[in-house]
Amino acid sequence: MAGTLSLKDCAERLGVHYMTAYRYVRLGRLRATKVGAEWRVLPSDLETLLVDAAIPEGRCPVDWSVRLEDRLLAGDEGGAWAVVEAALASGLAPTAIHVDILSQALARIGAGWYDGGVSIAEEHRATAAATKIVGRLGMRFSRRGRRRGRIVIGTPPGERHSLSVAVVADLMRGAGWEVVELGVDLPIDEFVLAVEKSVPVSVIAVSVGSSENLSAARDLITALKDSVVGPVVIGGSAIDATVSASLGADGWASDGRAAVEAVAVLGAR
Ligand code: B12
Repeated sequence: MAGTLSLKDCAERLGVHYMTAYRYVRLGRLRATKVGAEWRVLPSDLETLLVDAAIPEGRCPVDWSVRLEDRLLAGDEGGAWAVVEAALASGLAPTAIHVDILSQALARIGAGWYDGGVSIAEEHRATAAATKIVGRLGMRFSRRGRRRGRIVIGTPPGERHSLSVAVVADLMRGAGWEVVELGVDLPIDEFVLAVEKSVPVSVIAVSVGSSENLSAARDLITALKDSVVGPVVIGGSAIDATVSASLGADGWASDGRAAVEAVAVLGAR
């Protein structure tokens, strides 16, 4: 069937073993059609699994996120990666690792820092270990073939939450976009120039983790709107719907899965 994918292709894109992809088909999680001796999958059905591969409420026998948090706080990079590998082997998609496991573990570590239960050094050590995990998982999101369009992602000046940018960039790559990743803390004129050099751009994504950078985010969005044609989507710990609207963004999303949906809508305009 032209335009369809083999189970081997699906396994590669999901970052799981072939037998795990086969198990998804048997369990009905991945829709597939048997053609002769081979299973064929529509790219849109694979996309659905990639995007929706959240952990079903109450059906996760192991709390991978708590295990990961424990290893991150111990600064145990090897142990943290072993937790991620085990979670992948249990059938979780890389998207779920980022959105449901790693981000949640870091959010609890951040809350611990805020409450005083986690020291600054422990938080930094955990972040260093998390950075290695994001690096190792990155390749699981790279896609071959034609892209849906181009996204430029970065932050306002002053912003240092680079893990958020890296994770969201990976999720967008995984959803089939070409992503120009500008990292963090870029001067506004450099950000605008980079977008202009990347034209045609489907969506510009801005991540803001700290509320102290909201005024710079407003200046960045104003500059982007003055110079570049393209919708701006915004997200990160410092952003909610009200803040997003007050900054002049065209859309916002609360987590990585919603971010992928938001760029699909904005990028299709
Ligand atoms: C790690 C961390 C740091 C590290 C960052 C290192 C690095 N290289 O990334 C360091 C130590 C540098 C740091 C510094 C600070 N941090 Co900090 N940090 C965190 C922590 C623990 C994890 C952040 C992270 O990487 N999460 C993983 C990512 C993937 O998750 P995420 O950011 O939530 O992103 C998800 C969504 O928000 C969304 N998303 C993110 N970006 C985008 C972009 C778009 C376009 C879209 C649509 C969606 C989207 O999708 C992601 C995936 O689901 C958070 C805790 C938390 N709740 O997140 C605090 C947190 C973000 N930090 C906080 C604070 C206050 C600070 C500091 C001001 C502390 C200080 N006094 O110095 C500084 C500010 C630095 C700066 N100028 O930017 C607060 C922010 C509160 C606020 N609203 O302002 C938090 C929430 C901690 C807390 N509970 O109070 N931090």
